[in-house]
Amino acid sequence: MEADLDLARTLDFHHGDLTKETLLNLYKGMLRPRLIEEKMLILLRQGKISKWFSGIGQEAISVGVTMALDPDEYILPMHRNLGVFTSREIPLQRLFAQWQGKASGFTKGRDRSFHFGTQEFNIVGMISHLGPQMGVADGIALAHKLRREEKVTAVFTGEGGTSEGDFHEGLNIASVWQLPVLFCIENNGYGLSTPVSEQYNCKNLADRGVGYGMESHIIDGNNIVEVYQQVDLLVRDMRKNPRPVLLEFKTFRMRGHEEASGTKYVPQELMEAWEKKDPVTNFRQYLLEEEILSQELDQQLREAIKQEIDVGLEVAGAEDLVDFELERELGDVYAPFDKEVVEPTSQGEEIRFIDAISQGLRQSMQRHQNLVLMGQDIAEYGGVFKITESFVEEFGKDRVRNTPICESGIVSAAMGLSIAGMKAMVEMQFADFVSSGFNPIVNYLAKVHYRWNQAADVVIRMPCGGGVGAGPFHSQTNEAWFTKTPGLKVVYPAFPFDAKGLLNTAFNDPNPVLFFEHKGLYRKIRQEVPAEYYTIEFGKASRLRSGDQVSIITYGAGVHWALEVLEEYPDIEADLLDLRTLAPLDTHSIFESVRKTGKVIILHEDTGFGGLASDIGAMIAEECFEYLDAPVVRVGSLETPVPFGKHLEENFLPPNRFREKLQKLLDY
Ligand SMILES: Cc1ncc(C[n+]2csc(CCOP(=O)(O)OP(=O)(O)O)c2C)c(N)n1
Repeated sequence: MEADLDLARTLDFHHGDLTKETLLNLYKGMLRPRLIEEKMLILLRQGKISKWFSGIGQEAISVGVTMALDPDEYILPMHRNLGVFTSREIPLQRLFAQWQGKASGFTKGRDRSFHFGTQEFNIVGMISHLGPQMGVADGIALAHKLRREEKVTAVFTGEGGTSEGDFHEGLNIASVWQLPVLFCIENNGYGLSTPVSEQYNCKNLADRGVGYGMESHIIDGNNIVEVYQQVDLLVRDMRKNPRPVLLEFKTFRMRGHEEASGTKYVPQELMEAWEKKDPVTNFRQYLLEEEILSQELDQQLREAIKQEIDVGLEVAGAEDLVDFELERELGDVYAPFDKEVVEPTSQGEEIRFIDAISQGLRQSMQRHQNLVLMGQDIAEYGGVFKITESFVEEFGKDRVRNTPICESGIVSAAMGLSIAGMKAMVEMQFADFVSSGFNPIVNYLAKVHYRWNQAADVVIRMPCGGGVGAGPFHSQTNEAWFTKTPGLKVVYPAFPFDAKGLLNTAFNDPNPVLFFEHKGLYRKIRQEVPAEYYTIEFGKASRLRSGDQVSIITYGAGVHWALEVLEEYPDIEADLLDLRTLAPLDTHSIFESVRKTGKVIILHEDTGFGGLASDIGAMIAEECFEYLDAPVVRVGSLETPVPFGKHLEENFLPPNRFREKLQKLLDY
């Protein structure tokens, strides 16, 4: 540890034209996180803090990179980058409050340690999954590039994180789009207990750059002068000539993965060898030799920092823990949204479902100059369903972007665009492929507002559904994967008029919206749709038929199946509700209808177990039990993957079972 001040110097420093002031600032920059950490280790031993991920020995990287960037350039750090936070001069009491779950931290006690972002300091902290940070950095850098701002975005990862697909997607996207992202790998020898020999099989991780057509460099991560000078030189150039650069910082993790886990698996010789290369003691020794630092000044600096730490701890310690307040907890899951509904003013012409979506999308692009569309083959080709046909001519390729096949990286980039003040749409080529982008949707977009008050202004369009003979991977309707997750909005229209109005609302709403579009309806369902821009409020079901005998609750293709059956049997007096949005869900209309009819059947295309019908059924049982004259009935697809064969799929889908179960319910 750094307390041993008498280690001989083993690192060479060539400070070139760096001024004494800069050199001292670099030293002070490293001293602060080091002394904070030393204090934290004491507090940990005293049981006063719960978990600590140490960056001791790696300070030169965080500090050197941050000091080479401008304060308004975004940095996306990981769990060992305390030096990023201190170099951005976040008041220590706020940092300590964050770690203790206090209100003056950055997450209202909702997330721990370095898992937070702050627009005030242009820092975007990690989610535990590590890799999505890469794509988020791409999105931020894309926003800068589109706005012709000369800014660099820096993102960190450990060498362990480089094995994740997100790392590869992030680098590839940045290279294809020539984004000014500085990818910083801190190669510290171990990922938890896994040594580099079991993590990757190439000599240097910097070599990965070649495969992505990207400039890369290896830097001694313990040498603050080398880190600062090289990064400074690079970012000056990257601002003028936007491009990604990959840096591999060689360093070592001097303590356990986290304090409780120890370092038994690390050979003692390695520890000893790297201890000699300690970035703080070596640089201190150099500054003493060069007479830039004196023992007295060093002592003064340490005392001042220690005092700052003590004051910060006292202030944070005196603050109460965050109280539980139900309304606040629920209220912060979504960003506030109260934009007025724009009513349509004309009747319009009859158009297809697909045309209505295309129209809404075009008009939202015209309204929101900061809206960027991303998806596979959506530019010149117009998307596989041709929804964005001719968009490139009207909006240009900057805003209508073909992407490589990397759903996770692109969803993360959409998050980054939102952080940098843009709006983003991601078109999943088929809703089935969202599984490859699942992690950033449910863990980043869904949770980011609750965690640190950051909106995820992203719409993900999901061409979904079966009945088209496309088999298990081009036919699913996977809305229940998302209605389960607080923080997401889920929209599922059944008619052209609703599709256009709801899509326009999705782009006004600053929250992440999954917009399901049933492919089977695209060219089959027509309706009069006003040509002008209009919106429809989320969370309002539409009552398509009124009747006293039974409530039919459904959405998407289910609406059309129900209508067909009701046309076949005109004597059935049904209340037919098309939910239109699944999150938020119009429980008021559901309960009102059930209380009127006393019988309810919930129909959806999704397989039954764990589908939306199960939850709606349970809510009805809780809220309307006294009004029910029969058990709640659910109808969904068979509990199998979606089959390809015509007869197999016909029997997989629920229309026939719906007809039978409805009859049985009416006879009950
Ligand atoms: C997707 C995912 N898998 C596993 C983990 C558990 N985990 C957290 S940190 C870590 C090691 C990371 O190693 P590295 O990227 O080298 O960073 P270091 O901790 O060495 O700084 C692991 C396995 C995780 N957080 N997320």
